[in-house]
Amino acid sequence: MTLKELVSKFNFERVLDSNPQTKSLVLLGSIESQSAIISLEKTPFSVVLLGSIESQSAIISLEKTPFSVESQSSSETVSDLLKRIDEVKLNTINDIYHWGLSTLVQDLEKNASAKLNLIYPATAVHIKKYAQQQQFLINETPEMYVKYVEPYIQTMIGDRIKWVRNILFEGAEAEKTIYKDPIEDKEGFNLSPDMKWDGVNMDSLYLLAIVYREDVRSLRDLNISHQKWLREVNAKIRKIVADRYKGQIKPDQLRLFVHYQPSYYHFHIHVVNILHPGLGNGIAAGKAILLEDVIEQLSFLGEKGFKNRTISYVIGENHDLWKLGLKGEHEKSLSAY
Ligand code: M7G
Repeated sequence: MTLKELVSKFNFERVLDSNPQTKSLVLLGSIESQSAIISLEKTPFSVVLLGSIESQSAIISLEKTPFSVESQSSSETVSDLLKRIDEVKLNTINDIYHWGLSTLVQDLEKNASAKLNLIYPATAVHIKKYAQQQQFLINETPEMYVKYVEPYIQTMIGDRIKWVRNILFEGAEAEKTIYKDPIEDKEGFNLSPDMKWDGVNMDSLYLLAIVYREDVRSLRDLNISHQKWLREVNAKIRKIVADRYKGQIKPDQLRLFVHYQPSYYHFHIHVVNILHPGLGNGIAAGKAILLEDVIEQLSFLGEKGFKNRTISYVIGENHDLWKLGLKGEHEKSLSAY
């Protein structure tokens, strides 16, 4: 029997594993009453392309979508997925092991083949951010923050965060918004799908909570006066998401975290399914800090809060802050190793 024939006889029993990062799915079933395991894995590509559209820079990122079976109403059943296996080309058989390549029939609504992001017109900051580069772990002291980072933030809060104000005050992405406090609520926030989410696969659920207040640019601006507010925001986000996706995710299955340095200096919280192992460095130590840890630390940092401590994080050599002075400070401190 050919591999294709074997696959077509597969009687699905249950999903053994699914992983949104490796975009793989392992299925248990049987073929002619013998147990069989099919693993499907999207062939890799995850590319970020720089080009131009009508002579303005543009960045396109393409990423294969993970399998999305029965995790949400819009996703498909496993038997639908199995029917989509089209051509199958055998590579090798050894004993009970068979492997090869297949094509899947695609459908834009239920199982698009790739997630496509376009940034256009892309700024120099975007181009530098997305380019592969060397990374370094630095220790940013309170003095370094005042000398280099604070002035830098002032240059990064105009047009660069227009998309944030569009969401908060101009109704952008409104049809996708999950929750919105009244605009007059100074302690309120907006919760929307992050552009990193494909909007379908619950395992990779990725939302973004953006607060209304504009006096908190980053973690550095938080102090003890914000602790109660952050506790409430944390609890509220967990409840809203669990209510919205009832039966699919629980309040304690969400990872809430902030980035330091963030790319955008208007305080926001990443809200991600704990199953999601992250995209790039987004959830790695040296970039992401759990909201619970932030809240807890505020008890120990005095009135100045995070302005009072050294923060260690990973920075790329293309980052403007690196060139504006962090590199020099870092090199001075290297004698400590
Ligand atoms: P960050 O920690 O400032 O930077 O997070 P990062 O991009 O290095 O993670 C900003 C978050 O906002 C990221 O998770 C982005 O994917 C998300 N994001 C950025 N933009 C421009 C948009 C947008 O226009 N809409 C939505 N919904 N999310 C966005």
